[in-house]
Amino acid sequence: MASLEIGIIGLPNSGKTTIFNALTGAGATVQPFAASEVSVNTGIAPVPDERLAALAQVEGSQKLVPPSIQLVDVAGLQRGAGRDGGLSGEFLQALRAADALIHVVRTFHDDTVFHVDGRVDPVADAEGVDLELLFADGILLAKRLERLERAVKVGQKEAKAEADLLAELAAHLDAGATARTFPKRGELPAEVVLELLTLKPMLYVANTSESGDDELVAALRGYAGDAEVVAVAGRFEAELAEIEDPEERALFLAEIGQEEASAPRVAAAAFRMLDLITFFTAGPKDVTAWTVRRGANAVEASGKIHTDIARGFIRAEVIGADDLVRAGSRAEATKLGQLRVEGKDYVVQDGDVLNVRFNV
Ligand SMILES: Nc1nc2c(ncn2[C@@H]2O[C@H](COP(=O)(O)OP(=O)(O)OP(=O)(O)O)[C@@H](O)[C@H]2O)c(=O)[nH]1
Ligand SMILES: [Mg+2]
Repeated sequence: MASLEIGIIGLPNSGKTTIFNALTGAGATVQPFAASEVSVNTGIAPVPDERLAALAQVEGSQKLVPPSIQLVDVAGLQRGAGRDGGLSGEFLQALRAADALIHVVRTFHDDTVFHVDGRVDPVADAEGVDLELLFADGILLAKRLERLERAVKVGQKEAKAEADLLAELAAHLDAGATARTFPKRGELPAEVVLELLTLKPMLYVANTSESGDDELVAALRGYAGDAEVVAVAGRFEAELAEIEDPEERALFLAEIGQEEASAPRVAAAAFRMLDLITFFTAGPKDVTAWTVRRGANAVEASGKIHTDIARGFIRAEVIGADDLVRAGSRAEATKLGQLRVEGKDYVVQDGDVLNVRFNV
């Protein structure tokens, strides 16, 4: 499994690159004006996991390696761009390659930052961008349907079932609903699943002023319905991401009355959206969090650590992180009978600490 990617979308100047920087600490250049060309920043955002520090304490580990997600920051989406032939190919390609989307919506007030409509209205902005995604999916479906209908005409009967299904989905999208809510989404062919933008899991980030913009955030939550909304004072947290000293960070946060940064909550929410699980390897040198899809077996998980370990896999010693932390040491956990020996087919569980035995 290639590493999973999350695309950041939103209107020009909504603060996508700023949020990207707050999440990754990458310090990418932010543009003061709407940029028209497609430029892409990619970076890694750590995902907070409190089991990491607890395990490090048990094992006396020197280094902590948290789980992470890969972010792709694309240029701003122009309203109307999804119609007439569609969003630019490069832009769509960047979005379609993403496994999930973070939709950045501006709630911050700042007269020096240009807004395409000259006002701050997060619900209208979010709706506008969501509509573009719907249009893009509509165009995709129309093209595919055309091909399928031609195939049906020349007698390819097997095309009929897919054409019917896609026509049903097209009607669903026309009514303004996303592919995520299409009751038969489980039956869609893989190529279509990969390309549909409104099928991707999505969460909203309200990019707020330092005051928090509570009313506007509440309005956005109302619009978002079941989708998660995380509020982040983007510019503030992008600056915060560059401060390493913990005391200095705490002082900086206290200035806006916050105890901790909000950006990590975005990373955590995005991680949950992808339905991934975390397992650990832990020793005196380091404790490392690894990411696999839910349902992965012990061999697949070993392959995350090293392909040689997967190839030479013999067995894995497994203990849940919480059990290990509670027991206080591996020796104690062994005495309690909590350390299990598992084979190749073992389905790895979230929080497992693995010690893989392998042939070289
Ligand atoms: N006051 C304030 N300004 C912000 C905030 N977030 C971003 N900005 C400013 O808004 C402008 C645009 O921010 P970017 O992060 O470049 O926005 P973007 O969505 O990446 O823009 P494009 O890539 O051009 O689509 C910059 O001048 C930022 O400093 C914020 O939370 N508060
Ligand atoms: Mg940008």
